[in-house]
Amino acid sequence: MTAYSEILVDTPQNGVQLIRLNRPQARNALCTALLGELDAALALAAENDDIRVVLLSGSEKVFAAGADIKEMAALDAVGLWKDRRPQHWQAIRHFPKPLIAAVNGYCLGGGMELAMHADIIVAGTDARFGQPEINLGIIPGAGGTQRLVRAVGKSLAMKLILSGQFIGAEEALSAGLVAEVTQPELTLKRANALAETIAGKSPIALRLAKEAILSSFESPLSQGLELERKAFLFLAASQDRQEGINAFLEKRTPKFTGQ
Ligand code: COO
Repeated sequence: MTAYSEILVDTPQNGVQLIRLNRPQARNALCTALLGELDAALALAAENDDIRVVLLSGSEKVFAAGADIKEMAALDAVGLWKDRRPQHWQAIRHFPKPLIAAVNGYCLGGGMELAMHADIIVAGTDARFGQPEINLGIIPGAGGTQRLVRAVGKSLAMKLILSGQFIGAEEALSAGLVAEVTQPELTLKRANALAETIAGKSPIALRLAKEAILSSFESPLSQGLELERKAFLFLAASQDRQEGINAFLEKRTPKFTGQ
């Protein structure tokens, strides 16, 4: 059993593993050790067939207040260059299974960048999203300038990153940053219900759907359509496709095995 101190990793239930950021004394600020533990936990989840979806949350009051400013203050350019954070962020970026973020309260800076690494964000009405790095004389350093503009468009991305202002959950929903907004006390419950629904689908279809969707950030339409086509054809060779079609024809619930 792996021991963690900066995160809490629950035993998988119904195909879903809950990982909670656990630095309440620092509003879940993302220190390098926390990112390292998250990297390690996701690596184990990627290899565990009992885990089909990972659900990532903070506390009931805060998702994450950003990178750990105190830790960052001690690092100069060479120190930042040597830091392992970029490798941990790459590992989170390449997690192959569906990753859902349940966000209550502050989701700022690196915390918002972490939420944007998730495939789906479910937010409580109390969620506050922002990239306030500019207040520190810096800019987002874990993909915020790239993912935010792709999520909400140039004008709002520029407003948030240049002004450091926050937006609430409803504005984040209308801007396309989050998929759903719930009452704060229901955020984790709703996100978990969504995660369990997704966990009931074919693991290989989920993996290829996530890969195809994310490829749209990386390639021209023609290349993305080609990737989608090849994934579609590959799935035609899967037992899960046969099971899904048979279940429909036999009017029963499919049992997908990931084969
Ligand atoms: C935060 C907040 C607005 C929360 O405000 P609160 O009033 O609820 O909490 P406090 O400001 O009192 O902070 C509590 C506690 O957490 C305090 O520690 P102590 O002084 O030892 O009691 C804070 O220093 C600590 N805390 C909060 N956020 C951080 C932190 N320690 C280290 N790092 C961070 N991020 O007050 C607030 O404004 N936080 C900073 C938000 C921010 O600017 N984030 C961007 C950081 S830079 C980045 O993410 C990427 C860089 C490349 C959330």
